[in-house]
Amino acid sequence: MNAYLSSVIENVKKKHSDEPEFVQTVEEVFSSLEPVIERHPEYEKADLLNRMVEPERMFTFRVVWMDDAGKYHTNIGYRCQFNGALGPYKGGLRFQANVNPSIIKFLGFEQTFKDSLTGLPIGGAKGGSDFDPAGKSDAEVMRFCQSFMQALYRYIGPDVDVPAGDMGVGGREIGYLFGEYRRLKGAFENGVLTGKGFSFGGSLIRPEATGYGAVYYLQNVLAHEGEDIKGKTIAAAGFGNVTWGICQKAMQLGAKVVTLSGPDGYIYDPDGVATQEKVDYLLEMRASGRNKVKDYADKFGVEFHAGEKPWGIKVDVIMPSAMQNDVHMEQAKQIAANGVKYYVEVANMPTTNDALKFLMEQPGMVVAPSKAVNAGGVAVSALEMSQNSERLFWTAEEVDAKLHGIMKTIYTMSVEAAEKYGLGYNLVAGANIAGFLRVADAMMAQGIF
Ligand code: 2IT
Repeated sequence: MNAYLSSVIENVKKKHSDEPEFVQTVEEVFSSLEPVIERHPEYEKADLLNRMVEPERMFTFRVVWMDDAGKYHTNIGYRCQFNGALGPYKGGLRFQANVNPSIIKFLGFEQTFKDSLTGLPIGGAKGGSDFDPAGKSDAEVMRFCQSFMQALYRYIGPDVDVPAGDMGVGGREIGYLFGEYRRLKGAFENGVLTGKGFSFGGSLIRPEATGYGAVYYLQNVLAHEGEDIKGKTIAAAGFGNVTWGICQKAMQLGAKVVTLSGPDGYIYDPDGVATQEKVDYLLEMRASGRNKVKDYADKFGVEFHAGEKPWGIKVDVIMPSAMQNDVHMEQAKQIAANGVKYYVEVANMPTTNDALKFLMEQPGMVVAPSKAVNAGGVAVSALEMSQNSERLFWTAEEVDAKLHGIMKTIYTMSVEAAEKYGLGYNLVAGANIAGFLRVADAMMAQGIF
């Protein structure tokens, strides 16, 4: 490998040995950049890569809240404003018990390249808390969100940093966070958060955007192979917002999602999550707060596999849409042995680096990376910011048409970037390179810091 690239990776490994997810994502992204660094000696001269792996700013804050029994709890809040070269920092908030600096940083780094890839004016950020929303009452969630925003509001704003949802943060949480921001600022700056309710500036199609965008991206991948989505079977994971959007759009286009997963195991529905009743039931499952995918099996009388992952099922398309590092080498081997042709990542970094490399080396397998596939979510967030600053709203059809176009552009830019740097048809490297180049250009132009 190029000496400069390997020295940066070694540096990151040494400095961040206690942050495995962050090291993993840096290695994954930078392993695509060899031909770029060789062709652009100016990047090494400006030590661009060592600057890029250091967040512009990252902070933690104390979040104290009272539960319904009057007991106090203290959580850690995080915001990592990773790279602002392309626009206001933009990225979600994750509320999950396992949130730590490594996870926030890996997500912020990924977000920087993903946001770049959308072609829209947004920088990269991520944040969240180790707050566990499971089993919390509505009032407890509200008090937590209010306390979280009291600590964060000085450091965000429509032109500064615009958080959104991620795991554990949906429309309800964004509503409470926005209410508290408005109260503290004494101003209606609704461009400060995205994923809002429609009545106070949310964008139509934002709840669907990540899942719909993923399926639009898949359509581009299939078209390249001369295939159509109609009749395809898809293995997905999770049953939250993103997977719901995938099921809905796949159903509309004549494909079917046959697996879902949760912390308790996975379900296999050979007929597919492909009726409106079934798709709508995912919303009920999520709203119940039970966090059990077995509920689906009980309701519709399909197989439930306790404690297992769905990656052993023979399908046309695998879409890991639940969480990071969900697919390890063992599952990757099973996927290859099953002769699956399309491996389309959806969750942020759902594949370990060795498993991803293995899958990309399988002859005939097409691998698509999450930072491109799931970028429709943040892209529509950027469209929400545009609508807020213009004080108007676009129809669902208008937003959907823009999302469709953006996903096509992301796909095309990725294909072209890989080709330009001599890597052939490589969607993973292409997304990394295209995302990198836009950030690199902006950083080079803005001087050394
Ligand atoms: O991972 C992601 O892109 C998100 N959680 C959405 C970020 C956003 O600002 O809409």
